[in-house]
Amino acid sequence: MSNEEILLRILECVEFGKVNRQATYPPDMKDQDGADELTRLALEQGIKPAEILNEALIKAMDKVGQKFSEKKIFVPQMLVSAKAMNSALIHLKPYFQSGEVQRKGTFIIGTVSGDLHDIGKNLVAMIVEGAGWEVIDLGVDVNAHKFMQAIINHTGAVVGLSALLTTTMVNMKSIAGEIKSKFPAVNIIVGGAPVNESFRVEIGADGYARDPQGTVHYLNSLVA
Ligand code: B1M
Repeated sequence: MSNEEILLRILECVEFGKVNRQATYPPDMKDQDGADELTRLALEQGIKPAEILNEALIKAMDKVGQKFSEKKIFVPQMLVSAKAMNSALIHLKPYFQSGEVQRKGTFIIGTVSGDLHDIGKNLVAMIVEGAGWEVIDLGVDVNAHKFMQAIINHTGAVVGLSALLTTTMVNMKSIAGEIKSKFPAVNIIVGGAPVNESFRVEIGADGYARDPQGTVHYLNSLVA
């Protein structure tokens, strides 16, 4: 199989929710390799992890989001796509991890209250860790109290807030406000599909990044 074919097949597996060969869903892909096996194959064939991520996985999720917006698919299909994407990401993780022993600092990250989307947040965590930062991942649906507990436990850490919903990005404002009122020196960076620079300014956060690389750039600028 050519590299292009493998990437296309990974994209289709995530788009249609084919996790691995054993998975019986979707029925018309039964007995075929899934995102799991094909991602392993792609890496064995020397395709770069970043290419797999950008050309197959993220493109597939964009298609899923588009179809959901058009009401062509529903939440259960989004869930199997997320499962397929995660089965691929497991294989990419070691490539994004760094062998550095000396950490540049600590980065606390979580998806804000009410929001259960974690794929983007996990990617940011993985790539920031690979760039030499210790990462404390608080998971999803994280409230101000939990962020502040982590700040107390990790003095000097930078905090990252992720949100994927227009209904939950507003929770960033109260969380950032509470953190800033108790810990004014803590740097807060926000990100996620609906978030932008003007929203960052509006809620009084210190940084905004549209992707993991932007997050690393911001974090490294703090310790430069
Ligand atoms: Co949901 N969902 N979802 N969903 N979902 C979206 C976000 C949506 C845009 C789909 C659509 O309508 N087109 C829409 C939001 C609309 C809006 O608010 N404007 C939506 C909706 C409506 C919902 C529900 C409300 C649906 C419902 O129940 N009726 C529901 C809400 C549940 C909740 O959170 N309370 C829901 C549920 C779900 C699933 C659970 C089924 C599943 C998530 C599974 C999981 O995460 N484990 C899911 C999925 C998969 C999606 C889409 C299809 C894909 C999200 C994703 O993983 N993208 C999404 C449509 C889309 O994004 N195209 C959609 C890939 C990921 C790599 O990108 O997360 O953007 P992203 O992360 C990027 C950047 O944003 C950035 O870096 C990442 C890597 O490049 N980034 C940061 C992220 N965090 C950052 C933090 C930073 C910096 C950068 O600094 C701290």
